[in-house]
Amino acid sequence: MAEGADFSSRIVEAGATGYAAGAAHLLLERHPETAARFGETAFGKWKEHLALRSRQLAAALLVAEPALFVADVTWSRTSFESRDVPLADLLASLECLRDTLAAELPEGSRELPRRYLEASLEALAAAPPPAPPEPAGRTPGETLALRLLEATLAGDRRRAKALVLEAIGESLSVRAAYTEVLAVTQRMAGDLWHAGALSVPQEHFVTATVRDVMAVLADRAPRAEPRGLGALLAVAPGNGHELAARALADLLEIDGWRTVYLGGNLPASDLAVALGQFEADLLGLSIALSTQLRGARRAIRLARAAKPEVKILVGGGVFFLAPGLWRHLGADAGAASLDEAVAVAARLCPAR
Ligand code: B12
Repeated sequence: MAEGADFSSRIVEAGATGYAAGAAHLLLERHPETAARFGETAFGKWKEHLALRSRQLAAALLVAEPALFVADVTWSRTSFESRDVPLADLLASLECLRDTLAAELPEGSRELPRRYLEASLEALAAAPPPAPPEPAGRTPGETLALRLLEATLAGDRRRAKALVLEAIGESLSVRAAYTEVLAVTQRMAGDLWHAGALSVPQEHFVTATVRDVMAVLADRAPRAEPRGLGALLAVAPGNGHELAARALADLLEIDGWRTVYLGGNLPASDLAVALGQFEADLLGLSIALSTQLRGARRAIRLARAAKPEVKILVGGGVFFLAPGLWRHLGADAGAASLDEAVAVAARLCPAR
């Protein structure tokens, strides 16, 4: 990692709230039309948004990956547009953050944040408006995922569960139910929420239903020969997305591992303790957002200190944006999908 990027990252992270307040003030001063549109809430909302933006910038600097910041910014474009906030506001907010950081960051830490912000402005100017989500239903898994989503949105949990269980009785393998149906249902729900077409409670109910279906599937699945190995699955500190780690625990168990899934909200120091208590050979850590990278890196350091021989596998949404990221975190490998994760786990820890 470039030393300059690490230094800038620390400074931006430490001062995120203050820089955000300065940038929000500048935005509302330069753009009275934006101030008028948001009314009384304008300063508070923009300060909150720009504090998150600053932490995203710090995260990209931490791993010296401008692409990560560009992806976070372009993701916001859809969110803004689906909530009737014009693109011009997003562009103006980035310019104000750039100018505030240029004026306030100490010398030696200014250049990289400026470059990352310029890159995001260029990407927004160059990119066409985001395409609507791909039509779903092209594969049998997607068709079933759509039907599952439909049943869940109708509030019919029983039908949702029955749809998957019936398919398992016919041609669908349990593994494919996880990777080609349940993960797809989750992603569809997320895309619809992102586009403003699904409410937060609807999205929560989809997740709860998928978790219920997983519980039934995990108990029904046939097991491979025991490998004599243990895997601990957890989410990175601050990551509220639990289902991928849970699904990976189930799939590794089907593949002959003894697995322990720890759920969310576990401090990094407790995770390190759990490695010894559960005699884990592998730690799988799920990281969804760029802002969770710093906590993940710390968790990995503590895990290594507690149990140097443990193999560490990382994955999650953020790895789609920068596939080599696992190296920056000190992990042993990364995987983009659940199927790949099962194969990589077997490679990292040969069966006893
Ligand atoms: C359910 C969900 C939630 C639920 C989670 C509930 C729970 N208890 O799990 C709740 C409502 C809490 C939530 C909150 C938020 N979410 Co959310 N969420 C989702 C959703 C719809 C599904 C996630 C999921 O379960 N997927 C199914 C699993 C199986 O797939 P996966 O997570 O993508 O993981 C795959 C790989 O990454 C990999 N993998 C994942 N982990 C691991 C680990 C290892 C070791 C390995 C090897 C592999 C691996 O394998 C999986 C299969 O391919 C996604 C939509 C999407 N497109 O994914 C959004 C999504 C991830 N969320 C998003 C956002 C923005 C948020 C919030 C910031 C929203 C907000 N404003 O509050 C918060 C952040 C919370 C936090 N602190 O982390 C965005 C992230 C965008 C981005 N910038 O990257 C997404 C993509 C939605 C979207 N389309 O915009 N979310």
